[in-house]
Amino acid sequence: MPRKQILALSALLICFQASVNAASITVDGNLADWGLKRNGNANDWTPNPLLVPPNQYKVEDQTGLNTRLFPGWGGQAYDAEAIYTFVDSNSLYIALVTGLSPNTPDNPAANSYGPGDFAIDFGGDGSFEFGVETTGANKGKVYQVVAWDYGLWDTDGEYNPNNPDLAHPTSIKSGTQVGIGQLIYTNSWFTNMGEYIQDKHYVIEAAIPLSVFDGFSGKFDVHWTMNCANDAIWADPILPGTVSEPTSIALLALGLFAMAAKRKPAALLTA
Ligand SMILES: [Ca+2]
Ligand SMILES: [Ca+2]
Ligand SMILES: [Ca+2]
Ligand SMILES: [Ca+2]
Repeated sequence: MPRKQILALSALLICFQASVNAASITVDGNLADWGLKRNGNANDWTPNPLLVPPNQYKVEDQTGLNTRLFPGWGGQAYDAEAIYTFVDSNSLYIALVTGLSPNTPDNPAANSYGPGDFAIDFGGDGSFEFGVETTGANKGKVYQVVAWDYGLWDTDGEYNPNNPDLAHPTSIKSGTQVGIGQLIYTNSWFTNMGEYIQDKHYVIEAAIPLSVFDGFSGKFDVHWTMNCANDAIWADPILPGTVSEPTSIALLALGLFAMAAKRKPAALLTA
């Protein structure tokens, strides 16, 4: 193939990559890039549909003091309000909005429970294979998880710390680190998101490299709750596993060559 043609094709591919990435997410704790708003309206919670399809997010905004969440109680201070997921060719992106401050201490004696970790279940079979730390020195690290901690509530939603619902893992208990992502849990709260305009919200925004999920593909659950599991929330993105990145680039290159050949057959013959 003539060198000029290779250079032209490379430039075209770089342009294509740039335009794809332009629609992507910046991990900065601001969720405007997800299409979310702070206008004091219920539809502030609705993301950009081109980024997040309806089945890849969940909104459960609650309000009040000591109101029932699910499966436990706690009100706005423990409200898991919304989770959004988005997968591109490189990363899994997660956005979570919660009333739980990242500085909430773990002190069960004082009825205080800190944030849990993201728990990821491939296959939707209730076994959470991966976890992402959301707080502390290991924030953003991804683990293949051997054991989880659990919350205070059983499968009937009754207070039963000795027989917790295993569908709501809280924090990573043990595991092997398989990679590291970017993760921000905002320290300062904001208001005016959704119809309960006085309620305080915090954000966790993360980008996890898909390479950490080597060997796993298909639909999976991304789950989050706090260490009491008073309010759990999850979404179900899909990780394509059959078409690898080099293959799609190769197919794209073939397609571009075909187009170029149709438009300018002479150009391909001259150097
Ligand atoms: Ca952002
Ligand atoms: Ca909720
Ligand atoms: Ca709320
Ligand atoms: Ca699983």
